[in-house]
Amino acid sequence: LEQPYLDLLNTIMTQGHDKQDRTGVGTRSIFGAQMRFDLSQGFPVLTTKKVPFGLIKSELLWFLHGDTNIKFLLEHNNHIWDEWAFKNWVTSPEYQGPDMTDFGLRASSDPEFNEIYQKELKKFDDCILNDDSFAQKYGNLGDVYGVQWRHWQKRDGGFIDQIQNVIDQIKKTPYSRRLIVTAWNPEDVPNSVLPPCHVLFQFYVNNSKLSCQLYQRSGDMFLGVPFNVASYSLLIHLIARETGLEVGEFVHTLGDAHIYQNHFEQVKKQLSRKPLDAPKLWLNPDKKTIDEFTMKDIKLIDYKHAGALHAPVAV
Ligand code: THF
Repeated sequence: LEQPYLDLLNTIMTQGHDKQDRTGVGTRSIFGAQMRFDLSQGFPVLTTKKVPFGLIKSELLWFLHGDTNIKFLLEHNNHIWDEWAFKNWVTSPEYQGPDMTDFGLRASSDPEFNEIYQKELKKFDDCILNDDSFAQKYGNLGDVYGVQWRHWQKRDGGFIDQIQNVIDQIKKTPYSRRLIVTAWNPEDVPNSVLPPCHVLFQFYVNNSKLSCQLYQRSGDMFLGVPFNVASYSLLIHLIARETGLEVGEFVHTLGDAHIYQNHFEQVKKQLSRKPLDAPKLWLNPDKKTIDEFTMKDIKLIDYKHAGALHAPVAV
């Protein structure tokens, strides 16, 4: 099931172009790529490395709740968005701690700095968890997915709930060619900590099966993309449940598909591993709408994997 992913990793490693990037780490990339995953064949979470599915669940529920404050993630022991909130904090006038300029890059190259950074980040996380007004101010990532999906601000006041709208449309007019959710808001992009990587997705119904295609402008193939594949596949399952459909395909289209230089060793190791049988997804049969689902209502059954491969995330 994960072969399209492994093939794309291999294509980038062997045919990609090396270039500099915003984070300063450097990447090897290709432009324009597509992977297809048939969800009726199993759940496409990678088996050639351990993918922490709990983090994927809590992140997707966070998006679906329309939440953009990392407090919810921290309460679920999920730290994948910490760096972006931390960046807002250390560049604010209230921050008085040690200099954190370029913390992402320096943490991965300077062990001494990394220790100081980890300490500051831990302090920051503790403040978010224990101090509500601090969390209000510095835990918020602004107009990221939660807001654009569920509370898109209208010019003349009020909001658009794109997720509810698309669910209603799938039920009413499944043959529609307008089953689209967009996260790219040109008005917000210049002020955003991180402009959305998952720019737009579209649903398609055929033979009572629900498929979805995502356009991702930029994909961190080793760390982010395995999360994104599992996350959108889970989203298809949840929306299929609510609309009474079976699951079809997840089609993943990428713009700049890149592997960071400091992930090359891990990628080579991963490509030397043989994929195992994909697990199955279990959804609590008593839950019918996406808003009813909590962490314990979503599980992977028979998830076997070849073990974790760790790598630093570029900020
Ligand atoms: N920025 C970059 N450079 N890459 C991304 O994938 C990315 N994301 C989100 C926002 N900005 C990004 C955050 N998503 C991990 C996974 C997904 C992330 C961020 C980090 C990560 O480090 N995963 C580890 C495990 C981490 C853990 O156990 O805490 C892994 O091994 O998978 C694109 O969505």
